[in-house]
Amino acid sequence: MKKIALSGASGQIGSVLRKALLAQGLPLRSAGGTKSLTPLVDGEDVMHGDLREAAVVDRLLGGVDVLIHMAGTSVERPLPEIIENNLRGLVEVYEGARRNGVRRVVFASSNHTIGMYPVTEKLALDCMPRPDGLYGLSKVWGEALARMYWDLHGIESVCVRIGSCVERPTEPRHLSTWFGHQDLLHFIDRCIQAPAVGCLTVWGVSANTRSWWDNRGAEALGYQPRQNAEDFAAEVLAGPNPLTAVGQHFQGGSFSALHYSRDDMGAPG
Ligand code: 15L
Repeated sequence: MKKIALSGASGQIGSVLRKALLAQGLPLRSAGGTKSLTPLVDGEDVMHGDLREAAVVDRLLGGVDVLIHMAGTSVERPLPEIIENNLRGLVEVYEGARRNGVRRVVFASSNHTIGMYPVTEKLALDCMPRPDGLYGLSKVWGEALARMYWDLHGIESVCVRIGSCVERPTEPRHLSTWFGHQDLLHFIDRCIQAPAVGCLTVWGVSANTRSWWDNRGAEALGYQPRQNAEDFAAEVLAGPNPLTAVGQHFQGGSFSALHYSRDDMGAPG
């Protein structure tokens, strides 16, 4: 059976994955960041540390076949933090994958790589990046790094442009961006089991009727989402929309509005 490592195991998505993968009885090593993880089951393989340190990365990746890399800064932050966690940390992780013979990395990318597309556009897998801030930009860089390690060293990656991975949709934007937990678990299962994926970028999104993102081209993964945010539409649309006009105009929602200073929203290009 494949040995799996999970970084960012105490984060929002990492904690969902950790619980589920343990429940499936998979051989899992989970890593937290600054704080140690309390084992959820007897003898659980847990560790923690700073992934910018090669020795910590080696402790995480020794004997591992597939790394699910959820660690890193997951929101817009000042540049120095983004550089340390999402650029430097990621290089250390991929270098560690190379040293330790890890076959595949699941890289938590984000929809904020394309957050400046208007909500009226439907996006294919090969659309040009249009990041909505430094965080999204760091994920574009991460996707390119994943590609480089495939081209140079044959390490496979699934770069998952995660939408809104929450238990249930709570605002209108989620009707397009929702990535339900059941679909997330199925997605990760495919990332572990799919025989050959090369370097693949794929939308981490459920089968939402109002989705902006088209996963055609990622068939090698065998991801077949079943959840649909539309089931919650009536309830969600009866409530307020928390986004500003700019946030409602662009796919990145509130992230797109954070630094926006143009006064010609919707101008060509
Ligand atoms: C992300 O990339 C964030 O990590 C998460 O907190 C959400 O904001 C999500 O995107 C989203 O766009 O809903």
